[in-house]
Amino acid sequence: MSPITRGFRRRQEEPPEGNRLPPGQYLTRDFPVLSAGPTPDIPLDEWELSVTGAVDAPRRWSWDELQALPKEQPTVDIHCVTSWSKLDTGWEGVSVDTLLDGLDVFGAYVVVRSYGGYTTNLPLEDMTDGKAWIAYGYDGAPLEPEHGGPARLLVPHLYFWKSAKWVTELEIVETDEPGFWETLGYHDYGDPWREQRYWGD
Ligand SMILES: Nc1nc2c(c(=O)[nH]1)N[C@H]1C(S)=C(S)[C@@H](COP(=O)(O)O)O[C@H]1N2
Ligand SMILES: [Mo]
Repeated sequence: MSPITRGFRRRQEEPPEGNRLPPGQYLTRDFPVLSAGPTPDIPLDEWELSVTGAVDAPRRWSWDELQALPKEQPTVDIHCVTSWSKLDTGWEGVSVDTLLDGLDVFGAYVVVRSYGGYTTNLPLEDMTDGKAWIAYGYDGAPLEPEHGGPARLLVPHLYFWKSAKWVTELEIVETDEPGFWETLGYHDYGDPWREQRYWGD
């Protein structure tokens, strides 16, 4: 019998999600709904998504046009500033890279606008290179209206208020402009791993 204790034993006892939970967060299995206003009712034949602002030519998609774009099925962890996190959430949608493909962009920031008036802001580089999607499916079904259906932004590496529900416009801007929660005291960037919840964090 060897007197040597092997180092890997201790590691195996740690919960597998241990290094996936940002500071100050707890895990939840259900899917809370957080909305600042009522859930808008958007008929699919009126729904549209556009990329506007500092671009060479604005683009717009109808619902059917969005469905025709190549889709992806990201599995990601999400982190709400109210402290819940949910691991391995399964989505379906279109990568923002696909929407911007071939477009000349002259601004480094994005103002995201939703049906109902919600806005949020983020650097363009946080929406490119596989970091953000326009999601219309969740857990194998169409995205529920209360969770942002017909379609929402999904930017899982930032706090979930950046993932605007009922998204309709991505406006490229040259100067960062705070959105709804960012104006009311939430952090401008919102990195859960640096616990950037509020102004000054
Ligand atoms: N249009 C819109 N998008 C929104 C919100 C909102 O109030 N309106 N709330 C944000 C916040 S604070 C969070 S935590 C998530 C919640 O998404 P969920 O309701 O699907 O959990 O949506 C974000 N996107
Ligand atoms: Mo939130």
